[in-house]
Parts: sequence; C-alpha cells; structure tokens
Amino acid sequence: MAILNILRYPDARLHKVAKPVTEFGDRIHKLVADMAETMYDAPGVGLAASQVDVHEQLVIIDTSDTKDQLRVFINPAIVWASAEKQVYDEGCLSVPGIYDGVERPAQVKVSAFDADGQPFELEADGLLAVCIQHEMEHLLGKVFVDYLSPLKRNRIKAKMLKEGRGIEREAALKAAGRRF
Ligand code: K1U
Ligand code: ZN
Repeated sequence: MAILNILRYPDARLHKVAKPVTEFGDRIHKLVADMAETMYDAPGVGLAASQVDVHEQLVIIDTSDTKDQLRVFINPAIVWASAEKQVYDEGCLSVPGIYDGVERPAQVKVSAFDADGQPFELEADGLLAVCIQHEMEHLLGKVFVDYLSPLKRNRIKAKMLKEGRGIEREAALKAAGRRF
C-alpha cells in the first residue's frame, strides 16, 4: 500500500472530468487500498480518485467513528434526491483548513459498483449523503469552494497558493539539507 499525493486547490487537474471504470481487477483493488491508506492518514472521511490525479469514477467513504467501514463507489450515479435540503459545513482534503456551509439534498439514493464489480444501491442521509454528493462532484471536476461567493473563493485561492509556496520552500530546503 502507499500514501498518494492529494492535489491541492487551485490545481487545474482537480477540474478534469473523470471517465467510467471499464475493467475491474487488481489495478482497481490496489487503487482502492492506496486511496484508503491516504484517506485514513490525512485524516478524512472521503476521497475521490480525481484528488489523487486518477481521473476515473471511483470514490471511497468511511464516516464511521471506528474507521473500519470503508465504502467503495465505482461509476456512481444518484438515482433519487430528496426535495428536502440540508446545509453542512463541508471540508475537503484538497482545500485543507477551509470549512464552509453548502446546501444539498438531505437524502439521496445512489447506484454504483463495488471494488469487485458487483452492482448495489444505497440510500443515505446525514454526513454520508453529504459525502457522497461532495465526492461525486470531484468526479465532475468540481470542488466545494466553487459553490461559495467569488470573493470567498478568491480569498481561499490566494491562501492556498501562499501556503503551497511555503510547502514547496520547506521541501526545497529539506532536499538541500540532504545534499550538503
Ligand atoms: O477531500 C474530501 O473530499 C474529503 C472530505 C469529505 C467531506 C467531509 C465533510 C463534508 C463533506 C465532505 C473530508 O474528509 S474533509 C476532512 C473531514 O471532514 C474530517 C477529518 C477528520 C475527521 C473527521 C472529518
Ligand atoms: Zn473534497
């Protein structure tokens, strides 16, 4: 297993549209295992393949307290969404440290395939419903900050770019320290 690099907003690759998975097998099992290790390490409750620069329709979610209930959604589709809405303070591993309210349907029914290619349907509410919708939007190339006002979005973009430059500088200094 391996910890994968999570793309940080505003990386343009986060806006790529993911393609359906067409073959199930060892490659998908390894991707799921690596993404799970990455998500638990971060830590987070969900991760879309797009966030690790794999532009295929694969999402993992674990909203359990015990962190032992991994759900895998491959080629997911929302087949029903409630008229009732809920606002949830969402976060995103690609936009670390930023949380803001997003309104979405309170309940959804999703159809998908599991890691072995078996089809299933699931009805979800609460955090699981929020997470499914948030992760599926990553597959469409959308990040939750796209829902915020242009003013908030631009502030977040500037903060992320500034922090990103700091991370790059630290990595360069660390690498230089190893050389000398
Ligand atoms: O980056 C992601 O898409 C994952 C994201 C999922 C999510 C969380 C909350 C609302 C909508 C979508 C996260 O996991 S952000 C981190 C987080 O919420 C969390 C971290 C540690 C413990 C519990 C939650
Ligand atoms: Zn996210």
